Amino acid sequence: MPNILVLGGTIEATRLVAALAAAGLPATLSYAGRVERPKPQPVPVRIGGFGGAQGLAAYLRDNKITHLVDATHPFAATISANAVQAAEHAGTPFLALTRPPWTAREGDQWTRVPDIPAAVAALDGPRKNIMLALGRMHLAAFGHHPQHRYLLRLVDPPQTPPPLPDHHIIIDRGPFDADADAALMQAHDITLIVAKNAGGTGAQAKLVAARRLGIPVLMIDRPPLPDRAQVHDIAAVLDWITA
Ligand code: 3Y8
Ligand code: NAP
Repeated sequence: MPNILVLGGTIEATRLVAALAAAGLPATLSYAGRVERPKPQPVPVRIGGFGGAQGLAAYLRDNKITHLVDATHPFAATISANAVQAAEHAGTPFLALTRPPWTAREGDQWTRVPDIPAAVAALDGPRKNIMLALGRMHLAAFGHHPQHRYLLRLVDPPQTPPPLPDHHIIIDRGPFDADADAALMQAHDITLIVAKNAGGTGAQAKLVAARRLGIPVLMIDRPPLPDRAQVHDIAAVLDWITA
């Protein structure tokens, strides 16, 4: 009988563990513990770091994990590098479930930048109404450009106010809806959106809304990830596990 560990935090991970539960394949879903109330799941959940690649390798061995699936977010580069290394150390079969990056379409006004610092640098210039749809972890970097008015969308209320003198916080979690995102952008007279190239469907609504309203997008490319076996759909993961 397999004993699967899924590294989660994405819609794909949620859909994968639902499919595993439906197939009667024992699995545990792992969260970092980044938000106060992670989504309830139909499989046992573990929350918190492992203690680096070594800690994850020990977890794989101690819990006799037969398959490790990395279904984390494309910007979760550290856990993804650790997962490849840990699976190798522990001799555990490994597969990543990820989603292709978004690509600009007809009507999109994207400026692509390689990383968060480049996105900050691109905000040099006169005041704009900016929707920073990046979550909480990188807000401090944008304190470099306090001249803008920032609309922040966070999963949980921040413990300390962000270092942005002119900001408005919306507490909400995805998946989001294009009509609601368009209404939000119009209500705040947004003139620029800053987004990570997360891919997938959960965060895509803001891009559909931006295209509809003709709002430019500063799109942050994904961090580099190690070479690894990866698939884009859940059926391929199930085939791999039951092969
Ligand atoms: C803790 C666990 C599911 C998973 C849903 C997906 C979609 C909705 C859209 C915007 C963009 C952002 C952010 C976002 C989305 C999904 C997915 C996704 C983006 C939860 C969750 C956890 C997190 C962590 C959180 C980060 C933050 C990033 C908000 C659960 C809700 C901005 C990424 O406060 C914090 O510290 C939040 C941190 C990492 C990025 C950041 O830098 O702040 N996600 N998000 C996971 C853990 O503990 O291991 O409760 O569901 C999951 C989801 N958030 O099952 O339906 O699949 O990507 N998450 C980004 O894309 O830029 C919001 O606002 O438009
Ligand atoms: P990260 O920078 O790659 O990881 C930092 C550390 O957090 C890891 O070294 C590990 O700690 C711990 N960790 C991360 N994901 C974990 C998981 N699923 N289970 C157990 N420990 C985990 O990760 P991140 O960008 O902070 O993302 C954290 C979580 O949020 C992930 O589950 C990710 O899928 C989800 N998420 C992130 C984003 C994003 O924009 N980054 C967006 C949506 C969802 P140890 O070294 O102690 O093991």
